[in-house]
Amino acid sequence: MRWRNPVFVGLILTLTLIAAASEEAGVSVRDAWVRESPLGVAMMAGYMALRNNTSRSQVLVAASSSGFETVMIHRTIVKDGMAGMEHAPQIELSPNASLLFAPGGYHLMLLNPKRTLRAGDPVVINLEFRGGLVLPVAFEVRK
Ligand SMILES: [Cu+2]
Repeated sequence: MRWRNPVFVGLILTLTLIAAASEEAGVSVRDAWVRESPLGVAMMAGYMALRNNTSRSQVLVAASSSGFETVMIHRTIVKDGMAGMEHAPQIELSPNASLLFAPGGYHLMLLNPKRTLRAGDPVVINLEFRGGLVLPVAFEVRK
């Protein structure tokens, strides 16, 4: 069984520690998930609710993950009736405010997963903020 696998149990422990560390960093993340892609599609999208718990602006400047070859910050836009995506070089989180990454808006564009990710799998994505804060966030793959 999966739960008896020591590697998997170790990963769960790591994710719990990551969750505790995120709370202390001043920016918290809830409901972090990655949409499962059809077999053979090497592109996934990540969503989350970010919250800045500090009285200063926090600027998200990049994201990375050992689970993917490339991670980009994107925003879905509609131009002349056509939906497209644009790269968002940085996203400012206002003091004591929340920002949603959700289908149809901001998302993390995840390219070329290093292993097959199915619903229920965890994957860690690091959020990098201006000033050097790096927040490892545990995302869950969902249908
Ligand atoms: Cu995209």
